[in-house]
Amino acid sequence: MITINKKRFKEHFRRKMNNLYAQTLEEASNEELFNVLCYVIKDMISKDWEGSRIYQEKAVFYFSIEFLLGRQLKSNLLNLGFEDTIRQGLNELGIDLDEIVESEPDPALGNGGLGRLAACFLDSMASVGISGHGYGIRYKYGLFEQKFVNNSQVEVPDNWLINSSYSWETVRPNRALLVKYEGKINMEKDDEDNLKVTHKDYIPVMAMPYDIPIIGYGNECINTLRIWKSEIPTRDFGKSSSYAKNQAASYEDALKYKYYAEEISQTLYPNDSNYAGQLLRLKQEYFFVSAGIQDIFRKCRRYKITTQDLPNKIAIHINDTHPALCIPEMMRILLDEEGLSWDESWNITIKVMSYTNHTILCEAMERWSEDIMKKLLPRMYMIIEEINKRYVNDLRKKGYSEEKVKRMAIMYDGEIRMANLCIVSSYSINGVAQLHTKLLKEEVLNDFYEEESYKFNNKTNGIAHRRWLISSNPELANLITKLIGNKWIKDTSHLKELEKFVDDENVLNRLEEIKFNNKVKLANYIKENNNITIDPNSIFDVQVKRLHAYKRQLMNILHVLCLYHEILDNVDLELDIQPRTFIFGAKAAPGYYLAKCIIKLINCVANLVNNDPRVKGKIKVVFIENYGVSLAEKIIPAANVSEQISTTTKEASGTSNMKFMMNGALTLATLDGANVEIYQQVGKENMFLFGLSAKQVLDYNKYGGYSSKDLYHSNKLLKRVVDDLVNGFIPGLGKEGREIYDALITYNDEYFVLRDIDEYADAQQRISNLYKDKIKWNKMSLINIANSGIFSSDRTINEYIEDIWFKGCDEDVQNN
Ligand code: DL6
Repeated sequence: MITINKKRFKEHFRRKMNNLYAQTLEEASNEELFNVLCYVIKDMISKDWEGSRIYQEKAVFYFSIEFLLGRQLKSNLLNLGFEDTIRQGLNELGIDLDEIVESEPDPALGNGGLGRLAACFLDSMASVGISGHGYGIRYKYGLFEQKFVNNSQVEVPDNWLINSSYSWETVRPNRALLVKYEGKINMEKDDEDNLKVTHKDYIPVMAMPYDIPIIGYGNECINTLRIWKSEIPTRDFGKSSSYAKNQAASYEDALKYKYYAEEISQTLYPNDSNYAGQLLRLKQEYFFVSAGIQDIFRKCRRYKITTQDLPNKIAIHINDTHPALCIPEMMRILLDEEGLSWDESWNITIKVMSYTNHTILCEAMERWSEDIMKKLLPRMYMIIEEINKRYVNDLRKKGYSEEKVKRMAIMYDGEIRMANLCIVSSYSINGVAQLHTKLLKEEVLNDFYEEESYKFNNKTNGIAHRRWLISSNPELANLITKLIGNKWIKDTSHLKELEKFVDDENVLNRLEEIKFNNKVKLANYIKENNNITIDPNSIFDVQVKRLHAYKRQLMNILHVLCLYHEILDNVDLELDIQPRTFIFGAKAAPGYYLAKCIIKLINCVANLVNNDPRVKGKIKVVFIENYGVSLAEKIIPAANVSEQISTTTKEASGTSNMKFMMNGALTLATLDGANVEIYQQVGKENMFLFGLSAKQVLDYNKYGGYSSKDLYHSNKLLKRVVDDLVNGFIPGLGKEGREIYDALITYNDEYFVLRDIDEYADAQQRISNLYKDKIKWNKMSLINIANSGIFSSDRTINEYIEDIWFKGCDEDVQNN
């Protein structure tokens, strides 16, 4: 049990400051204080961290190309139960813990939902107490820092590794591994007629592991996120490769080689829901996969786990297709290093691998050119080719049409389809919310579902409620504990008990007061950072997420323009409009031009509306720069309205919808992604629903019948705001307005913005009306909090454990 004693902590803290910096506490900067605190905590947990690395029952390895961790200090203190003692101890030393918290770098090693989910899962695996570890990449530059220059997004490199290190991590040079690229594969029979496979003339890259402790809540479980940095091999490793030796021949070549190696872990690809087709991306994917799988085998050898026993001892999870090479890499080791036959290797591999799909957007479905794979990763290519050959043969034997075989093949038309590889080679395939899984089964992956339905299952996403409620909204968390005790912290289903207070005016007033306090804090942040004054009495209507056409930030801002016109048209009538602050936060992928145009539009509309005295502050628009995890922790507790307005069928789950709900915001939503599950929890009377159904969207996509031009010509209000994009009404908006206009009108509005906007405006009107009735609003807010327990990632992880990882491959079902 890890315990803390205030007096000893203070001594330890002073000593550590002296050891690390040879200075007194008074001389230290906040960054140095943070580093010292971090090292003190690492000292305290080191015994337990070591202990947790011994494998008890089954170990889960979660491979993800992104882990969007966010700051760790507060959440670690909470999970360890140290916050109060450390706060007091530091206070006695004249140090403010909150200032230290703010000086921690925020590692943005992910783009959005997928990476953040991976981080929540790490937290929950440790908190429910399983041996569950992450493998990823230690990007030197995380997701770019966003700045607005003349209302447009400008990307600045995210240099998060100040002085090249991160205090939570521990580098382990003795566990570095070699990853091999390019070269030739040699196959020879040895004297005993066994096939011997050797990889010659490859380019070696060293994978250096950096371990970050993942601390469970209130238990002694400390797991590890191991992220790999790419380097040129050190001398010992270099000896194994002729390539490394030859590079010493010329200084220029040595520099080129250094660049080749280091480039791999240099930057995170800033694409969200878009397939990044660059060669470097494939190098990255193989890099962390190969290092991770080799690492697992090394651990298994150390713990004397036999290859046959692997499916009982380990589970490997493939988080979207980026780590799909786990499959051929595991096959490679079993075949080439362990000397197993193809069938033996295959039977082990498919019992170990499980896969999550996170999107149905076709532009996000990874496909690699066969030629690239063959040149860069020749052994991977051979193994995938063999898996494909056997699979296609099986399908043909079953008598399927060539059309169907083509659709299901892993390799087709010079390309390798990574999703097909995962489906064929995993025992479990899951979607991330009910509707998403249904669409996978019935539409996108229907051929595979018909073939092996037993593999498919749903695991609705969840969020780390300790970070998103307890740490970011302590006043609300304290109120909850005061009302229902603290069992909900371990088991969020207890939140339901809050429903007892739905008619208790004192509780409802307190809820409102807490929301108001959070709004004041956010208003202060916005004043300081955006120099915009906003009224905490106005409705805080928030849409924070990546900027993508399907998420429809465009619909939100067009509606703001409608409201603006309404105010100007009635300027003498003093319209009774409920004051609103529309808050946006979003990064666009640097190469996604339409998304960047929408950012510019929002900023230009914000300038127009906020500076027009006729508006009299009734509506304000704020676009908060550089949205990320730390900002989300400030914004979400202050929201009254959560905008979850994607085109139905397009958002696989969404997770910010759950964070907002848990913090008492009311959801304005289409029945898309996990909004469906929110609706199942609270009913339509406790949220604001609008928009096309999934069936309507699918029908439009299949059979046509939608014309945005017709709508535009038949609806005067709509025509007016769409014309604003190109008629100079919005100062500062230039060619970007034409780009958006074309997407809406010339290219027939792919995401049905104009089709849904009327219903959206009606829902917004209902919100304004309801907000006047504070009691009713607060009741709805309480009901949302009370029913949000199901969205804890502890629940999600327990489902993964029971239905996938610990259940493993159900052979009986498979054989039937
Ligand atoms: O499952 C996590 C998250 C979902 O909540 C979002 O709805 C979904 O858009 C996101 N998917 C991606 C796709 N990336 N790829 N490939 O980030 O996953």
